[in-house]
Amino acid sequence: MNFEINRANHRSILGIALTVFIIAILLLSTAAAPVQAATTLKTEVFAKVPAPGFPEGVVVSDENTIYVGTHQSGTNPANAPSHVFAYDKNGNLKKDYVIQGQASSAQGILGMALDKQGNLYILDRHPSRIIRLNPKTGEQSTYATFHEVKPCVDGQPAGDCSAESEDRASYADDLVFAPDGTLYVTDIQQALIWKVPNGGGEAKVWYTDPDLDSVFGANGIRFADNGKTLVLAVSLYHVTDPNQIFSGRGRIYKLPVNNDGSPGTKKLIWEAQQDGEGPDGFAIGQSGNLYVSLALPGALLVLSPDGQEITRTPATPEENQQQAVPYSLPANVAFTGTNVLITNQDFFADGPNDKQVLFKVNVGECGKALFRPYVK
Ligand SMILES: [Ca+2]
Ligand SMILES: [Ca+2]
Repeated sequence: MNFEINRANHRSILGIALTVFIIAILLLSTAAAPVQAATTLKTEVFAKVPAPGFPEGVVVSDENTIYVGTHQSGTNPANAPSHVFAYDKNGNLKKDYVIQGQASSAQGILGMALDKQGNLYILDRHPSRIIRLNPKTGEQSTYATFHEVKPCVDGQPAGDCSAESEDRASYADDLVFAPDGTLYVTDIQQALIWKVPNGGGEAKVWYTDPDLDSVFGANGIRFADNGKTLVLAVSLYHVTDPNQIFSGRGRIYKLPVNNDGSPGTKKLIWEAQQDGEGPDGFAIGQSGNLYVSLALPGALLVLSPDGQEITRTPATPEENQQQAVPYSLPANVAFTGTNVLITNQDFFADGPNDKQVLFKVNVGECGKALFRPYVK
């Protein structure tokens, strides 16, 4: 009898312990992930991007206008000016801006940003510059310029030189505004981050580092916080031979901006675990989660603020190929409401095609607001 009672008690104690344990796990998992990404993120086509195709930059204005810029083919650059297409919030194309003053071949524009007045700041390949475009009037002007810098020589004071291992041309790729209107601009080939003061002009080398030395190096850049910590994607770490890009591995760093404006010490927060995994652009949610375009192999990667992988969609390259429109070299990411918009660049295609679209993925949270300072 006593034995039976003890066993019953034992069972109920076990039951209570188990329940407490399950509740504790549930509480812990909720606490550890304040904004859990939806378990199955769904990618939809938001809009098609017409010729010249190859969409890269994407920004969303206060008025819910979505601007998308066209880059170029990595294998067969076209000889046509770049365009900025403006879409409404339903993905209807409502305006088309043709970029002026580009070189006569291999035209392409990349990252874009908006100021308080609603002007667009657009990175141009040739010439290497920032174009300011007033979407209301269509007026365009050159706001800032970049130049080719030489590899730094031992003993030379830091300044106008690069930690690149061989002399490569300027190739500004992405940009972000600080609260005071300073622009930080990645150079994907020259292993550096440029700084452009409020008001524009000739860009200055702000940061150069051998860890950015690659033919496909410093790429997406955003602020993680109130303008003190940059997040920086390096697409393929230490790839100096363009034939080796499919064996390169990407990295993501945090890089503080010191109080005196100088760069602090960077910290690695994410590193690809497989060959050919390379991030391009990204956006940051209110939770601090990073929504990263994996250009290779083609996916939206969701990372926690400290760089732990939460999920990715599609989960595998095989699953990607089963989508109506597969991810193909996706580039930049921008929030609109609780959706992220992703440009599907398809960089290695020969020409404009049906894969070059703007994707939409509901990630269940809003984005961290980008700084849109008043610019002189
Ligand atoms: Ca150079
Ligand atoms: Ca990019």
